[in-house]
Amino acid sequence: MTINYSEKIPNNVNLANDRTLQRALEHWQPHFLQWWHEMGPTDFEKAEVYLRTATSVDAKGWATYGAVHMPEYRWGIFLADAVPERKIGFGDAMGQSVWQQVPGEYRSTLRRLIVTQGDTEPASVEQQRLLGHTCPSLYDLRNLFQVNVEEGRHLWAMVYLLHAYFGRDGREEAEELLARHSGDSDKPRILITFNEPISDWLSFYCFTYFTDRDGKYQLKSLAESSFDPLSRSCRFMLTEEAHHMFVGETGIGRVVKRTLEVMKELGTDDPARIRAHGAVDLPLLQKYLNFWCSSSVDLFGSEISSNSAANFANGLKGRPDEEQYEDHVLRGATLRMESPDGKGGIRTEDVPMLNALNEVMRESYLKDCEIGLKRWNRAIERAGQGFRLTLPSPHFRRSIGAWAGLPVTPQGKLISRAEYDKRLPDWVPSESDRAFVRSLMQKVAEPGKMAAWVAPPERGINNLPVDYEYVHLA
Ligand code: BYC
Ligand code: FE
Ligand code: FE
Repeated sequence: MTINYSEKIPNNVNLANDRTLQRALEHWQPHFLQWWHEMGPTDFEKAEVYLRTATSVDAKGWATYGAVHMPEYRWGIFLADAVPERKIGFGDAMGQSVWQQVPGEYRSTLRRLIVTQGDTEPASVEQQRLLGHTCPSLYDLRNLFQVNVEEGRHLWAMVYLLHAYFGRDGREEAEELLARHSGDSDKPRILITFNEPISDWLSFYCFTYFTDRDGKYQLKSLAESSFDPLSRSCRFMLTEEAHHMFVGETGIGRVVKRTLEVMKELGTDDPARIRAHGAVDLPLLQKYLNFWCSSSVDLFGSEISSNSAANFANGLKGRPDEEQYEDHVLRGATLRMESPDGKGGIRTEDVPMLNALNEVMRESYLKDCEIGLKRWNRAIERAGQGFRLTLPSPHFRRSIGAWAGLPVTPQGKLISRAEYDKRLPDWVPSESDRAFVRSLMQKVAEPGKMAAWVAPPERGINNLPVDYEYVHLA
Protein backbone atom coordinates (compact mmCIF):
# COMPACT_ATOMS: atom_id res chain seq x y z
CA MET A 1 0.00 0.00 0.00
CA THR A 2 1.45 3.39 -0.88
CA ILE A 3 1.76 6.16 1.64
CA ASN A 4 -0.44 9.18 1.24
CA TYR A 5 1.71 12.28 1.82
CA SER A 6 -0.90 14.79 0.74
CA GLU A 7 -2.71 14.48 4.06
CA LYS A 8 -1.88 16.27 7.26
CA ILE A 9 -0.84 12.96 8.79
CA PRO A 10 0.91 10.78 6.20
CA ASN A 11 -0.47 7.27 6.46
CA ASN A 12 -1.21 4.01 4.72
CA VAL A 13 -4.20 3.13 6.89
CA ASN A 14 -6.84 5.03 4.93
CA LEU A 15 -7.18 7.59 7.67
CA ALA A 16 -9.35 9.82 5.47
CA ASN A 17 -12.07 7.15 5.59
CA ASP A 18 -12.45 7.43 9.34
CA ARG A 19 -13.18 11.06 10.13
CA THR A 20 -13.51 10.59 13.89
CA LEU A 21 -10.16 8.87 14.20
CA GLN A 22 -8.56 11.36 11.84
CA ARG A 23 -9.84 14.29 13.90
CA ALA A 24 -8.65 12.71 17.14
CA LEU A 25 -5.16 12.17 15.76
CA GLU A 26 -5.09 15.65 14.22
CA HIS A 27 -5.88 16.90 17.70
CA TRP A 28 -2.94 14.95 19.16
CA GLN A 29 -0.54 16.03 16.39
CA PRO A 30 0.10 19.60 17.67
CA HIS A 31 0.68 18.17 21.16
CA PHE A 32 3.31 15.88 19.69
CA LEU A 33 4.95 18.78 17.82
CA GLN A 34 4.94 20.87 20.96
CA TRP A 35 6.58 18.00 22.85
CA TRP A 36 9.21 17.68 20.10
CA HIS A 37 9.81 21.40 20.26
CA GLU A 38 10.34 21.32 24.02
CA MET A 39 11.84 17.91 24.68
CA GLY A 40 13.49 16.97 21.37
CA PRO A 41 16.75 18.27 19.86
CA THR A 42 15.46 21.78 20.38
CA ASP A 43 18.52 23.76 19.42
CA PHE A 44 18.73 22.25 15.94
CA GLU A 45 15.32 23.13 14.62
CA LYS A 46 16.76 25.32 11.88
CA ALA A 47 19.42 22.85 10.78
CA GLU A 48 18.94 21.05 7.48
CA VAL A 49 19.44 17.37 8.09
CA TYR A 50 19.97 14.71 5.43
CA LEU A 51 17.20 12.34 6.52
CA ARG A 52 15.46 9.33 5.09
CA THR A 53 11.68 9.27 5.02
CA ALA A 54 9.55 6.22 4.29
CA THR A 55 7.79 6.33 0.94
CA SER A 56 6.34 2.86 0.95
CA VAL A 57 6.43 -0.04 3.34
CA ASP A 58 7.89 -2.70 1.06
CA ALA A 59 11.58 -3.48 0.95
CA LYS A 60 12.27 -1.68 -2.33
CA GLY A 61 10.51 1.61 -1.82
CA TRP A 62 11.57 2.07 1.76
CA ALA A 63 13.07 5.49 1.80
CA THR A 64 13.80 8.74 0.10
CA TYR A 65 16.64 10.93 1.29
CA GLY A 66 16.74 14.68 1.43
CA ALA A 67 17.57 17.75 3.52
CA VAL A 68 14.83 18.33 6.10
CA HIS A 69 14.28 20.69 9.02
CA MET A 70 13.43 18.25 11.78
CA PRO A 71 10.20 19.92 12.95
CA GLU A 72 8.95 19.46 9.37
CA TYR A 73 9.71 15.74 9.28
CA ARG A 74 6.63 13.87 8.01
CA TRP A 75 5.81 11.70 11.00
CA GLY A 76 3.02 9.36 10.09
CA ILE A 77 1.27 6.04 10.47
CA PHE A 78 2.69 3.14 8.51
CA LEU A 79 1.72 -0.47 8.84
CA ALA A 80 3.41 -3.35 7.06
CA ASP A 81 1.15 -5.01 4.49
CA ALA A 82 -1.43 -7.41 5.87
CA VAL A 83 -0.69 -11.11 5.53
CA PRO A 84 -3.84 -12.57 3.93
CA GLU A 85 -5.62 -15.19 6.06
CA ARG A 86 -3.09 -14.76 8.86
CA LYS A 87 -3.58 -17.25 11.71
CA ILE A 88 -2.57 -17.10 15.36
CA GLY A 89 0.89 -18.67 15.50
CA PHE A 90 1.30 -19.60 19.19
CA GLY A 91 -0.50 -20.05 22.48
CA ASP A 92 -3.75 -21.76 23.36
CA ALA A 93 -5.70 -20.26 20.43
CA MET A 94 -3.08 -21.26 17.88
CA GLY A 95 -4.50 -21.75 14.38
CA GLN A 96 -7.53 -19.49 14.82
CA SER A 97 -7.85 -16.28 12.81
CA VAL A 98 -5.94 -13.27 14.08
CA TRP A 99 -7.89 -10.39 15.63
CA GLN A 100 -8.65 -7.15 13.82
CA GLN A 101 -10.17 -5.73 17.01
CA VAL A 102 -9.11 -6.01 20.64
CA PRO A 103 -10.90 -8.83 22.48
CA GLY A 104 -12.56 -7.37 25.61
CA GLU A 105 -10.81 -9.75 28.01
CA TYR A 106 -7.34 -8.68 26.82
CA ARG A 107 -8.03 -5.00 26.53
CA SER A 108 -6.15 -3.77 29.58
CA THR A 109 -3.18 -6.09 29.09
CA LEU A 110 -2.77 -5.15 25.44
CA ARG A 111 -3.12 -1.49 26.27
CA ARG A 112 -0.43 -1.85 28.91
CA LEU A 113 1.96 -3.56 26.46
CA ILE A 114 1.36 -0.87 23.83
CA VAL A 115 1.78 1.94 26.36
CA THR A 116 5.02 0.44 27.68
CA GLN A 117 6.36 0.07 24.16
CA GLY A 118 5.19 3.58 23.25
CA ASP A 119 6.72 5.12 26.37
CA THR A 120 10.25 4.08 25.45
CA GLU A 121 10.21 5.90 22.10
CA PRO A 122 9.84 9.53 23.23
CA ALA A 123 11.90 8.66 26.33
CA SER A 124 14.93 7.93 24.15
CA VAL A 125 14.52 11.24 22.30
CA GLU A 126 14.47 13.03 25.64
CA GLN A 127 17.53 11.15 26.86
CA GLN A 128 19.47 12.15 23.74
CA ARG A 129 18.27 15.70 23.37
CA LEU A 130 21.52 17.49 24.21
CA LEU A 131 23.95 15.24 22.38
CA GLY A 132 23.93 17.41 19.27
CA HIS A 133 26.04 19.98 21.06
CA THR A 134 28.95 17.56 21.40
CA CYS A 135 28.73 15.61 18.14
CA PRO A 136 32.00 14.00 17.00
CA SER A 137 31.15 14.71 13.33
CA LEU A 138 28.34 15.83 11.05
CA TYR A 139 27.96 12.22 9.96
CA ASP A 140 27.25 11.22 13.58
CA LEU A 141 25.02 14.22 14.13
CA ARG A 142 22.90 13.16 11.20
CA ASN A 143 22.64 9.61 12.50
CA LEU A 144 21.57 10.86 15.92
CA PHE A 145 18.80 12.93 14.35
CA GLN A 146 17.75 10.06 12.08
CA VAL A 147 17.36 7.85 15.12
CA ASN A 148 15.48 10.62 16.97
CA VAL A 149 12.92 11.27 14.24
CA GLU A 150 12.30 7.56 13.81
CA GLU A 151 11.78 7.04 17.54
CA GLY A 152 9.30 9.90 17.24
CA ARG A 153 7.55 7.95 14.50
CA HIS A 154 7.52 4.82 16.64
CA LEU A 155 5.59 6.86 19.17
CA TRP A 156 3.11 7.68 16.40
CA ALA A 157 2.80 3.97 15.63
CA MET A 158 1.72 3.17 19.20
CA VAL A 159 -0.47 6.28 19.50
CA TYR A 160 -2.32 5.25 16.35
CA LEU A 161 -3.14 1.88 17.95
CA LEU A 162 -4.26 3.56 21.19
CA HIS A 163 -6.52 5.99 19.34
CA ALA A 164 -7.90 3.54 16.83
CA TYR A 165 -8.59 0.57 19.14
CA PHE A 166 -8.82 1.73 22.77
CA GLY A 167 -11.34 4.54 22.68
CA ARG A 168 -11.22 7.17 25.35
CA ASP A 169 -8.70 5.31 27.56
CA GLY A 170 -6.42 5.09 24.56
CA ARG A 171 -6.64 8.82 23.90
CA GLU A 172 -5.83 9.53 27.53
CA GLU A 173 -2.84 7.20 27.42
CA ALA A 174 -1.64 9.01 24.28
CA GLU A 175 -1.62 12.28 26.20
CA GLU A 176 0.21 10.65 29.11
CA LEU A 177 2.92 9.46 26.73
CA LEU A 178 3.79 13.13 26.24
CA ALA A 179 3.42 14.01 29.93
CA ARG A 180 5.89 11.52 31.45
CA HIS A 181 9.52 12.51 30.92
CA SER A 182 12.80 10.68 31.14
CA GLY A 183 14.40 11.16 34.53
CA ASP A 184 11.51 13.26 35.85
CA SER A 185 11.13 12.76 39.60
CA ASP A 186 7.33 13.13 39.54
CA LYS A 187 6.43 11.51 36.24
CA PRO A 188 9.31 9.35 35.06
CA ARG A 189 9.27 7.04 32.06
CA ILE A 190 8.01 3.52 32.83
CA LEU A 191 11.15 1.42 32.43
CA ILE A 192 14.36 2.13 34.35
CA THR A 193 16.79 2.22 31.42
CA PHE A 194 14.79 5.02 29.84
CA ASN A 195 15.38 7.24 32.84
CA GLU A 196 19.18 6.92 32.68
CA PRO A 197 20.90 10.01 31.31
CA ILE A 198 22.66 9.66 27.94
CA SER A 199 24.98 12.59 28.25
CA ASP A 200 27.92 11.49 26.11
CA TRP A 201 28.36 9.76 22.77
CA LEU A 202 29.94 6.65 24.19
CA SER A 203 26.70 6.13 26.09
CA PHE A 204 24.74 6.88 22.92
CA TYR A 205 26.61 4.19 20.98
CA CYS A 206 26.13 1.72 23.83
CA PHE A 207 22.45 2.60 24.13
CA THR A 208 21.81 2.09 20.42
CA TYR A 209 23.79 -1.15 20.56
CA PHE A 210 22.16 -2.65 23.68
CA THR A 211 18.89 -0.84 24.30
CA ASP A 212 17.69 -0.45 20.72
CA ARG A 213 18.44 -4.17 20.45
CA ASP A 214 16.00 -4.81 23.27
CA GLY A 215 13.63 -2.85 21.02
CA LYS A 216 14.37 -5.30 18.22
CA TYR A 217 13.52 -8.30 20.42
CA GLN A 218 10.42 -6.78 21.99
CA LEU A 219 9.15 -5.64 18.59
CA LYS A 220 9.79 -9.08 17.13
CA SER A 221 7.79 -10.69 19.91
CA LEU A 222 4.95 -8.18 19.47
CA ALA A 223 5.10 -8.71 15.69
CA GLU A 224 3.94 -12.26 16.46
CA SER A 225 0.85 -10.93 18.28
CA SER A 226 -2.62 -12.17 17.42
CA PHE A 227 -3.74 -8.54 17.50
CA ASP A 228 -3.00 -7.97 13.83
CA PRO A 229 -2.72 -4.14 13.79
CA LEU A 230 -0.04 -4.40 16.50
CA SER A 231 1.78 -7.07 14.54
CA ARG A 232 1.76 -4.97 11.37
CA SER A 233 2.90 -1.83 13.20
CA CYS A 234 5.82 -3.65 14.76
CA ARG A 235 6.85 -5.33 11.53
CA PHE A 236 7.33 -1.95 9.90
CA MET A 237 9.06 -0.48 12.96
CA LEU A 238 11.61 -3.30 12.76
CA THR A 239 12.74 -2.14 9.32
CA GLU A 240 13.68 1.21 10.90
CA GLU A 241 15.34 -0.39 13.92
CA ALA A 242 18.18 -1.97 11.94
CA HIS A 243 19.80 1.41 11.35
CA HIS A 244 19.70 2.27 15.05
CA MET A 245 21.67 -0.83 15.96
CA PHE A 246 24.02 -0.16 13.04
CA VAL A 247 24.79 3.23 14.61
CA GLY A 248 25.66 1.47 17.87
CA GLU A 249 27.72 -1.33 16.44
CA THR A 250 29.74 0.80 14.03
CA GLY A 251 30.04 3.56 16.64
CA ILE A 252 31.66 1.27 19.19
CA GLY A 253 33.71 -0.33 16.39
CA ARG A 254 35.05 3.10 15.42
CA VAL A 255 35.98 3.85 19.04
CA VAL A 256 37.88 0.56 19.22
CA LYS A 257 39.61 1.30 15.93
CA ARG A 258 40.75 4.74 17.05
CA THR A 259 41.96 3.42 20.41
CA LEU A 260 44.01 0.72 18.68
CA GLU A 261 45.63 3.36 16.48
CA VAL A 262 46.58 5.38 19.54
CA MET A 263 47.90 2.29 21.35
CA LYS A 264 50.05 1.50 18.35
CA GLU A 265 51.28 5.06 17.98
CA LEU A 266 52.22 5.30 21.65
CA GLY A 267 53.39 1.69 21.89
CA THR A 268 51.46 1.18 25.13
CA ASP A 269 48.26 -0.17 26.62
CA ASP A 270 48.57 2.07 29.67
CA PRO A 271 45.09 3.59 30.18
CA ALA A 272 46.53 6.81 31.63
CA ARG A 273 48.67 7.46 28.56
CA ILE A 274 45.85 6.57 26.18
CA ARG A 275 43.55 8.97 28.00
CA ALA A 276 46.20 11.67 27.99
CA HIS A 277 46.24 11.25 24.22
CA GLY A 278 42.49 11.89 24.08
CA ALA A 279 41.27 8.35 23.37
CA VAL A 280 39.07 5.86 25.22
CA ASP A 281 41.12 3.03 26.77
CA LEU A 282 39.60 -0.41 26.29
CA PRO A 283 38.97 -1.05 30.04
CA LEU A 284 36.94 2.17 30.10
CA LEU A 285 34.92 1.04 27.09
CA GLN A 286 34.34 -2.26 28.92
CA LYS A 287 32.80 -0.35 31.83
CA TYR A 288 30.38 1.40 29.50
CA LEU A 289 29.43 -1.94 27.95
CA ASN A 290 28.86 -3.36 31.45
CA PHE A 291 26.63 -0.45 32.41
CA TRP A 292 24.35 -0.41 29.37
CA CYS A 293 24.23 -4.17 28.89
CA SER A 294 23.21 -4.81 32.51
CA SER A 295 20.63 -2.04 32.39
CA SER A 296 19.16 -3.36 29.12
CA VAL A 297 19.05 -6.94 30.38
CA ASP A 298 16.53 -5.77 33.00
CA LEU A 299 14.18 -4.75 30.18
CA PHE A 300 13.23 -8.38 29.61
CA GLY A 301 11.52 -8.53 33.02
CA SER A 302 11.71 -11.23 35.68
CA GLU A 303 13.23 -14.64 34.99
CA ILE A 304 10.05 -16.23 36.26
CA SER A 305 7.00 -14.27 35.21
CA SER A 306 3.29 -14.98 35.28
CA ASN A 307 2.81 -12.00 32.95
CA SER A 308 4.94 -13.64 30.29
CA ALA A 309 3.04 -16.92 30.69
CA ALA A 310 -0.36 -15.25 30.30
CA ASN A 311 0.78 -13.05 27.41
CA PHE A 312 2.01 -16.08 25.53
CA ALA A 313 -0.84 -18.47 26.31
CA ASN A 314 -3.37 -15.80 25.33
CA GLY A 315 -1.59 -15.01 22.08
CA LEU A 316 -0.71 -11.41 22.94
CA LYS A 317 3.08 -11.63 22.82
CA GLY A 318 5.09 -14.46 21.25
CA ARG A 319 8.76 -15.27 21.13
CA PRO A 320 10.93 -13.46 18.59
CA ASP A 321 10.84 -15.40 15.30
CA GLU A 322 8.29 -17.87 16.62
CA GLU A 323 8.65 -19.99 13.47
CA GLN A 324 12.13 -21.11 14.53
CA TYR A 325 10.53 -23.27 17.26
CA GLU A 326 8.56 -26.51 16.97
CA ASP A 327 6.39 -26.27 20.05
CA HIS A 328 4.19 -23.15 19.93
CA VAL A 329 1.93 -23.99 22.87
CA LEU A 330 4.47 -24.90 25.57
CA ARG A 331 2.02 -26.59 27.94
CA GLY A 332 4.15 -29.14 29.78
CA ALA A 333 7.54 -27.81 28.62
CA THR A 334 10.09 -26.69 31.22
CA LEU A 335 13.35 -24.75 31.30
CA ARG A 336 16.21 -25.50 33.66
CA MET A 337 17.21 -22.31 35.40
CA GLU A 338 19.75 -21.18 37.98
CA SER A 339 18.34 -18.96 40.71
CA PRO A 340 19.76 -17.52 43.92
CA ASP A 341 18.74 -19.74 46.84
CA GLY A 342 18.42 -16.83 49.27
CA LYS A 343 21.31 -18.15 51.41
CA GLY A 344 24.17 -16.86 49.31
CA GLY A 345 24.21 -19.87 47.01
CA ILE A 346 22.64 -20.91 43.73
CA ARG A 347 20.02 -23.57 43.10
CA THR A 348 18.91 -25.20 39.90
CA GLU A 349 15.21 -25.64 39.22
CA ASP A 350 12.92 -26.64 36.39
CA VAL A 351 10.55 -23.79 35.60
CA PRO A 352 7.41 -24.15 33.46
CA MET A 353 8.50 -22.85 30.06
CA LEU A 354 5.55 -20.46 29.84
CA ASN A 355 6.80 -18.69 32.96
CA ALA A 356 10.38 -18.65 31.70
CA LEU A 357 9.82 -16.87 28.40
CA ASN A 358 11.39 -13.60 29.54
CA GLU A 359 14.55 -15.59 30.17
CA VAL A 360 14.31 -17.37 26.81
CA MET A 361 14.11 -13.98 25.13
CA ARG A 362 16.96 -12.58 27.20
CA GLU A 363 19.14 -15.51 26.17
CA SER A 364 18.50 -14.98 22.45
CA TYR A 365 19.12 -11.27 22.96
CA LEU A 366 22.48 -11.87 24.61
CA LYS A 367 23.50 -14.21 21.82
CA ASP A 368 22.73 -11.42 19.36
CA CYS A 369 24.76 -8.99 21.47
CA GLU A 370 27.78 -11.29 21.17
CA ILE A 371 28.03 -10.68 17.42
CA GLY A 372 29.40 -7.16 17.76
CA LEU A 373 31.80 -8.20 20.49
CA LYS A 374 33.27 -10.87 18.24
CA ARG A 375 33.84 -8.26 15.55
CA TRP A 376 35.45 -5.72 17.90
CA ASN A 377 37.61 -8.42 19.48
CA ARG A 378 38.79 -9.53 16.05
CA ALA A 379 40.02 -5.99 15.41
CA ILE A 380 41.78 -5.96 18.79
CA GLU A 381 43.36 -9.32 18.08
CA ARG A 382 44.51 -8.27 14.61
CA ALA A 383 46.19 -5.26 16.21
CA GLY A 384 48.16 -7.68 18.37
CA GLN A 385 46.57 -6.58 21.64
CA GLY A 386 45.66 -9.04 24.39
CA PHE A 387 42.59 -7.26 25.78
CA ARG A 388 39.18 -8.83 25.07
CA LEU A 389 35.80 -7.14 25.48
CA THR A 390 33.13 -9.30 27.11
CA LEU A 391 29.45 -9.14 28.01
CA PRO A 392 28.76 -9.01 31.75
CA SER A 393 26.91 -11.93 33.31
CA PRO A 394 23.12 -11.47 33.04
CA HIS A 395 23.06 -11.63 36.86
CA PHE A 396 25.35 -8.61 37.25
CA ARG A 397 23.83 -5.34 38.56
CA ARG A 398 20.23 -6.37 38.16
CA SER A 399 17.29 -4.29 39.40
CA ILE A 400 14.51 -6.59 38.21
CA GLY A 401 13.91 -10.29 38.75
CA ALA A 402 15.48 -13.05 40.81
CA TRP A 403 18.93 -11.44 40.88
CA ALA A 404 17.75 -7.92 41.69
CA GLY A 405 20.01 -6.16 44.16
CA LEU A 406 22.35 -9.12 44.65
CA PRO A 407 26.12 -8.54 44.76
CA VAL A 408 27.22 -10.41 41.63
CA THR A 409 30.44 -9.75 39.70
CA PRO A 410 30.44 -9.18 35.92
CA GLN A 411 31.75 -12.76 35.74
CA GLY A 412 28.61 -13.98 37.52
CA LYS A 413 30.06 -14.75 40.94
CA LEU A 414 28.06 -13.97 44.08
CA ILE A 415 30.32 -12.08 46.51
CA SER A 416 29.91 -10.16 49.74
CA ARG A 417 28.09 -6.85 49.70
CA ALA A 418 31.15 -5.04 51.08
CA GLU A 419 33.42 -6.35 48.35
CA TYR A 420 30.82 -5.59 45.68
CA ASP A 421 30.43 -1.99 46.82
CA LYS A 422 34.18 -1.56 46.87
CA ARG A 423 34.70 -2.99 43.40
CA LEU A 424 31.71 -1.56 41.55
CA PRO A 425 33.72 1.47 40.32
CA ASP A 426 36.05 -1.01 38.59
CA TRP A 427 33.11 -2.46 36.70
CA VAL A 428 30.90 0.47 35.70
CA PRO A 429 31.98 4.05 34.90
CA SER A 430 33.00 5.95 38.02
CA GLU A 431 32.45 9.66 38.41
CA SER A 432 36.00 10.34 37.23
CA ASP A 433 35.58 8.01 34.23
CA ARG A 434 32.46 9.92 33.24
CA ALA A 435 34.20 13.24 33.73
CA PHE A 436 37.02 12.08 31.46
CA VAL A 437 34.59 10.93 28.76
CA ARG A 438 32.74 14.24 29.06
CA SER A 439 36.04 16.06 28.53
CA LEU A 440 36.43 14.30 25.17
CA MET A 441 33.01 15.44 23.99
CA GLN A 442 33.91 18.51 21.95
CA LYS A 443 31.71 19.38 19.03
CA VAL A 444 33.26 18.74 15.61
CA ALA A 445 31.04 20.17 12.89
CA GLU A 446 33.19 20.59 9.79
CA PRO A 447 32.30 18.22 6.92
CA GLY A 448 34.59 15.18 6.97
CA LYS A 449 36.31 16.06 10.26
CA MET A 450 36.17 13.62 13.21
CA ALA A 451 36.74 14.00 16.92
CA ALA A 452 40.06 12.48 17.99
CA TRP A 453 38.50 9.70 20.07
CA VAL A 454 36.65 8.00 17.22
CA ALA A 455 37.73 6.76 13.77
CA PRO A 456 35.81 7.88 10.67
CA PRO A 457 33.14 5.49 9.37
CA GLU A 458 34.05 3.23 6.48
CA ARG A 459 31.41 4.78 4.25
CA GLY A 460 28.88 7.56 4.24
CA ILE A 461 25.10 7.48 4.13
CA ASN A 462 23.23 6.42 0.98
CA ASN A 463 26.47 6.13 -1.07
CA LEU A 464 27.52 9.69 -0.31
CA PRO A 465 31.11 10.37 0.76
CA VAL A 466 32.01 10.56 4.45
CA ASP A 467 32.84 14.26 4.09
CA TYR A 468 29.40 15.15 2.75
CA GLU A 469 27.71 17.95 4.69
CA TYR A 470 25.09 15.71 6.35
CA VAL A 471 23.83 18.53 8.50
CA HIS A 472 23.79 22.11 7.37
CA LEU A 473 23.82 24.07 10.60
CA ALA A 474 21.87 27.30 10.52
N1 BYC B 1 11.81 -1.43 34.58
O1 BYC B 1 6.78 -10.23 35.11
P1 BYC B 1 7.64 -9.03 35.00
C1 BYC B 1 12.51 0.04 22.58
C2 BYC B 1 7.77 -4.39 35.77
S1 BYC B 1 12.84 -1.02 23.90
C3 BYC B 1 10.68 -1.13 35.30
O2 BYC B 1 8.96 -9.06 35.61
P2 BYC B 1 6.90 -8.72 32.27
C4 BYC B 1 13.42 1.17 22.37
C5 BYC B 1 6.66 -4.84 34.86
O3 BYC B 1 6.18 -3.77 34.06
C6 BYC B 1 11.46 -2.16 23.94
N2 BYC B 1 9.70 -2.01 35.51
O4 BYC B 1 7.88 -8.60 33.52
C7 BYC B 1 14.78 1.05 22.56
C8 BYC B 1 5.64 -5.36 35.83
O5 BYC B 1 4.90 -4.28 36.39
P3 BYC B 1 3.34 -4.45 36.76
C9 BYC B 1 10.32 -1.70 24.84
C10 BYC B 1 9.83 -3.25 35.01
O6 BYC B 1 5.65 -7.97 32.52
C11 BYC B 1 15.61 2.15 22.34
C12 BYC B 1 6.49 -5.93 36.95
O7 BYC B 1 7.79 -5.34 36.80
N3 BYC B 1 9.18 -2.55 24.66
O8 BYC B 1 11.56 -0.16 21.90
O9 BYC B 1 6.82 -10.13 31.83
C13 BYC B 1 15.08 3.36 21.93
C14 BYC B 1 6.61 -7.43 36.86
O10 BYC B 1 6.83 -7.78 35.53
C15 BYC B 1 10.96 -3.63 34.26
C16 BYC B 1 8.67 -3.39 25.60
O11 BYC B 1 9.16 -3.46 26.71
C17 BYC B 1 11.99 -2.66 34.06
N4 BYC B 1 13.10 -2.94 33.36
O12 BYC B 1 7.83 -8.00 31.20
C18 BYC B 1 13.72 3.48 21.75
C19 BYC B 1 7.50 -4.23 25.21
N5 BYC B 1 10.81 -4.93 33.91
O13 BYC B 1 2.65 -4.79 35.45
C20 BYC B 1 12.88 2.39 21.94
C21 BYC B 1 6.30 -4.08 26.09
C22 BYC B 1 9.64 -5.33 34.41
O14 BYC B 1 3.30 -5.55 37.75
N6 BYC B 1 6.57 -4.44 27.48
N7 BYC B 1 9.04 -4.34 35.07
O15 BYC B 1 2.97 -3.09 37.30
C23 BYC B 1 6.60 -5.72 27.93
O16 BYC B 1 6.49 -6.64 27.15
C24 BYC B 1 6.76 -5.98 29.40
O17 BYC B 1 6.11 -4.95 30.09
C25 BYC B 1 8.23 -6.07 29.88
C26 BYC B 1 8.23 -6.68 31.28
C27 BYC B 1 9.04 -6.94 28.92
C28 BYC B 1 8.87 -4.70 29.99
FE1 FE C 1 11.85 2.64 18.50
FE1 FE D 1 15.34 2.34 17.91
